[in-house]
Amino acid sequence: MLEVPDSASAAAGAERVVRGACPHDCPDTCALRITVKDGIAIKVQGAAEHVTTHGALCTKVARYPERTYHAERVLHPLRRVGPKGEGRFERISWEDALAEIAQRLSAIAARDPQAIVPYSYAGTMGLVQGESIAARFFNRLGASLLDRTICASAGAEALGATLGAKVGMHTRFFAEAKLILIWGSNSIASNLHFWTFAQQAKRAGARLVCIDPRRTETADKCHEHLQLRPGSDGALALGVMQQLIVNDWLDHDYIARHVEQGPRGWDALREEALRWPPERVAEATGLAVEQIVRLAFDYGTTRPAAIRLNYGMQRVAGGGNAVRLIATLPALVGAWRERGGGMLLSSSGWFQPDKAALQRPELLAGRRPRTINMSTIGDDLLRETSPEFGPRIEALLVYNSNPVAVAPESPKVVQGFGREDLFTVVLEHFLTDTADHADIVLPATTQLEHLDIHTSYGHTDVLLNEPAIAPLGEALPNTEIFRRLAARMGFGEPCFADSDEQLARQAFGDCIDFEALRATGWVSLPIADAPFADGGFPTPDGRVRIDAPGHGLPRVVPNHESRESTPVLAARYPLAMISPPARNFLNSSFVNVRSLRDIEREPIVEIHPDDAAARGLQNGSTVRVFNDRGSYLCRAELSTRARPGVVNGLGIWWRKLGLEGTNVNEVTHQRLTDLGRAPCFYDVLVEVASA
Ligand SMILES: Nc1nc2c(c(=O)[nH]1)N[C@H]1C(S)=C(S)[C@@H](COP(=O)(O)OP(=O)(O)OC[C@H]3O[C@@H](n4cnc5c(=O)[nH]c(N)nc54)[C@H](O)[C@@H]3O)O[C@H]1N2
Ligand SMILES: Nc1nc2c(c(=O)[nH]1)N[C@H]1C(S)=C(S)[C@@H](COP(=O)(O)OP(=O)(O)OC[C@H]3O[C@@H](n4cnc5c(=O)[nH]c(N)nc54)[C@H](O)[C@@H]3O)O[C@H]1N2
Ligand SMILES: [Mo]
Repeated sequence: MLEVPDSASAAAGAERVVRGACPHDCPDTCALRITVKDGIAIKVQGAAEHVTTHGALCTKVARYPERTYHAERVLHPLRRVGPKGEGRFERISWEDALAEIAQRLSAIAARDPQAIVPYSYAGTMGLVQGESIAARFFNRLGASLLDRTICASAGAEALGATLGAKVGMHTRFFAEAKLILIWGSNSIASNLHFWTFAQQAKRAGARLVCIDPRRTETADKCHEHLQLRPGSDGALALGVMQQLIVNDWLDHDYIARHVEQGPRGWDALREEALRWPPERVAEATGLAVEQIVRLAFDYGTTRPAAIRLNYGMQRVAGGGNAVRLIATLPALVGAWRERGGGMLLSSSGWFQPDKAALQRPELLAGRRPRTINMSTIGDDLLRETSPEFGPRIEALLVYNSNPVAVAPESPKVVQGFGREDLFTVVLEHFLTDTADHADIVLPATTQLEHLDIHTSYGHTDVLLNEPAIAPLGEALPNTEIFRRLAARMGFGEPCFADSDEQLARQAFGDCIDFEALRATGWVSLPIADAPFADGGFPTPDGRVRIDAPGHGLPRVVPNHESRESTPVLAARYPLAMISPPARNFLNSSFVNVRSLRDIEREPIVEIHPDDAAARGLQNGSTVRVFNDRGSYLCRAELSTRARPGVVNGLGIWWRKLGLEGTNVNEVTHQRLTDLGRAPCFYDVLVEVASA
């Protein structure tokens, strides 16, 4: 069932190049070329012929061999011997590991399978090593379902409510725009291959505007940086609309034909926008009136105008509504008419993988298990059995995720994972903070060692990842681990015997030519250059929706924690905090790769020199960042990268590799966004003090 690469048969000393795909949670989904010699991957490069990859990789993935052959890879099953969290394990056989897991899960399932919870996210974005056999396993078991909200669901739901799906411009045509708004995205750090096209546009005379509370490396390279207050994007979008209306920079023809009309449509939004003159918007956003007027002028008068929206701006209470407002803008000025205009938040909705074929919901056999939101795992692990909640969580199976480091409000997450009565299994490459809390750790293969098929949320190509090397040690692909577990549990359905290649073929069935995919490594979806030039949005009536059912009109929603919404709290914790990623890490992945950690050195918080002076903080000093939920230590970097009143705690460090076994999620909370039930990582108040 396990595909073994043909490396073994290659002549000694000969080099072979294998086609791969970057598995990481990033919009770029690069096409890889892996050079293998004597069964060892010696080099990972970007495919030169792939349009968006164009032969370049980020620093992190160029180090993929260093991560794969890392001395600390987990290479055989482990059983915990010390207290939870301490990370002491003994080696056990696969036989013993599977027997123990099957016995524990069977006992719990006999009472109520919903007490078993899967926990997974995008450690790999692959359709095969993600939710295929794993989903079949949990469906057959009748385990709780998992609401996978931790990153993008506010924006995703908002885009669905407005454009009908996660669709937008082609990344490559940003090169033809004359104005690009880079909105809530640090492209150079987290969407590098888009940045190449933005630079092409810049060289051809385009104006680049960055809208971000942090002065990022991307902001440094734009013509203008609008350093707004976190969570004020909805107000800014309404301010732009107000100016478009009063100056009549609207495309009336496009609006009449392709935007929802009537009292619950454009008329209603128009009325609301007129309540947001520049002075009011300046107050809400912290920007100058002239900046707002200039932004609207540029947007209303430049063709083509493109918006690269990204998920950084939707990690706040009103993130969903802000995305709805911004996603309406391109239609108002008719930006979609040209292929270099419009917007892109995510392209993933262009792909239609056959999820039912991969996940087999029919294995639920009529059962309707409860759903656990991954973003409130801290609270949920601490809940007792109740009629509303259902059974107390008794077992967790974690794969493709490191929740102890990445989930909000880690004091509660750690307490939950520390429960002695919780049975936890973690499939991992490394002993992460989460694996340290496992009863059993199972060694998983990396992207170089297994087969997978990938979609993207930045471009529109399907990519194949062929295994380049044999699995290291006793590591197995996630699929094979769940296959063996299913067999142990006595699940005899034939679908559990599907091989990884069969799964990869099922992902798109006849909709793509698998042999063509094999031959080149990718196939492009047939999508028009300017897909909405004449409307045709994937909404029920083909128009941009204003008043989406269940959501009402889009509006400004205040942050959960701010001067205005929680003045008493703000008096004690006056600094707003955002925690975007450090450039050389990928969420919490790569933190343990020495060469990358050496670049980042230690966890830092950027603080404006005025805020630092008010607290007597020196550049480079160790400080404590805290609020009522928790506290963590880091190094203060006095910098105008931070807006006055806002601190930037760069993430996401492994707790145990940080300064005192904690990280930035000590201070985040579990309240959710307006749409999509997502976390509000960038909607937090803290105080900073010398440690
Ligand atoms: N190097 C690197 N690349 C990555 C990742 C990584 O960890 N490291 N993570 C990957 C993943 S999982 C994702 S989801 C994407 C994330 O990439 P993005 O979608 O770009 O999101 P973030 O990096 O969270 O935030 C982007 C920018 O939004 C800004 N921001 C914060 N709050 C606000 C706000 O209220 N309004 C506005 N306008 N801007 C705000 C932040 O300061 C940051 O510079 O990147 C992927 N790529
Ligand atoms: N404070 C704060 N917190 C955040 C964010 C933030 O900006 N600020 N960002 C949030 C965002 S956008 C996201 S997407 C989440 C990310 O959260 P996660 O999806 O948990 O991402 P990672 O931290 O990269 O952890 C992924 C883990 O999967 C493992 N893995 C990779 N491939 C495989 C495989 O094939 N098999 C198995 N079994 N394991 C594998 C890796 O070794 C790694 O430990 O974090 C969120 N947390
Ligand atoms: Mo993410």
